[in-house]
Amino acid sequence: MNGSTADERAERERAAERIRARATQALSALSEEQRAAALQAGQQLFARPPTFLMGVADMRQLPAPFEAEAAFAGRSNVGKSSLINALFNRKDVARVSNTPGRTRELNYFTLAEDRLALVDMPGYGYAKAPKSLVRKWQTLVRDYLRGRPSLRRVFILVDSRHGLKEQDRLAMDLLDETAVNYQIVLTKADKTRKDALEKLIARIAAELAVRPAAHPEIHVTSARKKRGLDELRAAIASLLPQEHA
Ligand SMILES: Nc1nc2c(ncn2[C@@H]2O[C@H](COP(=O)(O)OP(=O)(O)OP(=O)(O)O)[C@@H](O)[C@H]2O)c(=O)[nH]1
Ligand SMILES: [Mg+2]
Repeated sequence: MNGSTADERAERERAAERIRARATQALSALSEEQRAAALQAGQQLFARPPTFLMGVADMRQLPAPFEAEAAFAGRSNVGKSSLINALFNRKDVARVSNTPGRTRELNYFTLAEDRLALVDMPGYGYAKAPKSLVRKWQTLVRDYLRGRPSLRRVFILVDSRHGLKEQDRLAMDLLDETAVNYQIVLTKADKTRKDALEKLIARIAAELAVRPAAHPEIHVTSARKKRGLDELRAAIASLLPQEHA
């Protein structure tokens, strides 16, 4: 943001405005009937396991654009791969590990006859790997987040025990600047007390309110307890163009 002119700022505002208009309404703002339809669309989308298309280690390998693409980003070990598995109600779609740095490429999964892609991303930030490799992933993550036109939404996964960290804020800054819609998903809610969770949600909501490309709704999930999955499936299904919804 530093040093940008008023014109540039105005253009960014307009871009973010367009993104907001395109972004779907929060589930909580829908009528009961619309909400039921959204949940059903989500269920249908995830009823069958996805196809693993490819792992991308370099921007030049990116596949042709999809009708919609959504990415799961977040610090290492927050539970990105686990949540993808939980959405499909399987254990073996994406690789999970106790060692941060399990996911090393942009792993492309396709759904709905290849109309929609879900991307399991390497974690940004700390990972138990050689520094040069970590730097390579960080560059890939950054280049992908700001340079993939068909990316409709980035789900930023945040460990509900730890809250937003510097790396998350840097990712949000980048997405605000490039007007890429993003949404916060809290993970491992089974490990957090209800009152702590409520306080965390209030704090994050206040931060999101002043961020132009942020979707206001915060999802609360637990892959372990299968919490919040229906709502997240619905949010992903809503990214497909309306005629398919
Ligand atoms: N308690 C609890 N643990 C979880 C949950 N989801 C994931 N975990 C654990 O968190 C650890 C990391 O999970 P992953 O899904 O591999 O995390 P990731 O974000 O994909 O990690 P990287 O690929 O390394 O960036 C594993 O030990 C999981 O079992 C959850 O909902 N509850
Ligand atoms: Mg992973």
